[in-house]
Parts: sequence; structure tokens; C-alpha cells
Amino acid sequence: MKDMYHAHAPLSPEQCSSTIRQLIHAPLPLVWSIVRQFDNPQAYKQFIKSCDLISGDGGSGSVRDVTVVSGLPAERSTERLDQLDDDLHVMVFSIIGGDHKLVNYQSTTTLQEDASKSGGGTVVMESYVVDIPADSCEEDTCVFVDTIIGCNLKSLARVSEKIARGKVP
Ligand code: A8S
Repeated sequence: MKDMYHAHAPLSPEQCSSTIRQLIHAPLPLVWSIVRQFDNPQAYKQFIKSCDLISGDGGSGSVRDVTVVSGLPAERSTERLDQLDDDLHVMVFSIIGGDHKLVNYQSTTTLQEDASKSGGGTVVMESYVVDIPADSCEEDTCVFVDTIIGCNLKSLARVSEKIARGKVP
């Protein structure tokens, strides 16, 4: 049902795109309360060391500067919140700067209640579109981004499920 948010305009040969899904055994309002904090991505994104809001109040149009943990091929990234819909549970952000190779990156995250399970599960879907760097290829670019998003969503599941079980993260 939320698939339409992940259907991108036709890609050019210089772009790549993919969608990652994660089932979380925690109620949607709890998962959304973690995802929607644009100024606090380190709440679940383990590669992020710190985050400063440099423009806006955390709503649509806000810009954040993110510092990543050491050992990665980059140190910082500047990101803009394009859309935050608390009713539809849709978040869209773009990467607009930084010392990394992800040019024209835009990500869309949607949450929906898991219909197949009783017990308050949440299905998170995150898709992205990004330019393929001149010195790379489609497969390597997708594997790199899919890996980061996969780690982020698994971590989001761990953090949410811990809170849902009544423990502090
Ligand atoms: C996100 C998604 C991504 C973040 C990437 C793909 C990044 O923060 C990391 C390494 C890089 O080389 C690029 O939702 C960048 O955060 C971990 C610094 C942008």
C-alpha cells in the first residue's frame, strides 16, 4: 500500500536505486517516534557519531550536519529534510553536501502496521536514488548503500524492540 512512495521516476544510466524492508516487533507509534527525530539520527544509526541542526526546527526544510564514526571513507555529511508526514508516516531526506561520494542522494522511509502479525508489528521500508560515482559502478554503489541502510534498519529494530519490551535502550 505504501509502495507508491518508493516508486521513483525512471532512472538515468548514471543513477541507481533500491528498496530495503525491515519487520520490527514494536508498535508503529514507537518506531515512528524514533525515526522522525531528524536532529537525532544517532538514536539508531550506528555509523553516526554526532549531529547538529544547522537550520530549521527539525521539521520539513531543516538541515543537519552529521559526523560519522572513524573507519569509514567519509567524515561528514550535510542533509536536508524534504518531507515529514506524521499522519502518513513518511520521511524524505536528501544529502546536499559532505566529503563523501553520494551525490544527488534522496531517501524515502515509510512505516506501516504489519497486517500479517497480531501484536503490533511495524514494516519499515526505505528506498533511495543516488548518482553512480564516475569511478564506481551500479553494483558497488548499491551494495555500499544497501549495507548501510540494512545496518540502520536492523539497529532501529533492536532499539525499538528493546523499548517495546520495557527496557531503556
Ligand atoms: C543514512 C544513509 C547513508 C549514509 C551514509 C547511505 C554516510 O553517512 C556513511 C558513509 C558514507 O560514506 C556516506 O541514512 C555518508 O545515513 C555512513 C557519510 C553520507
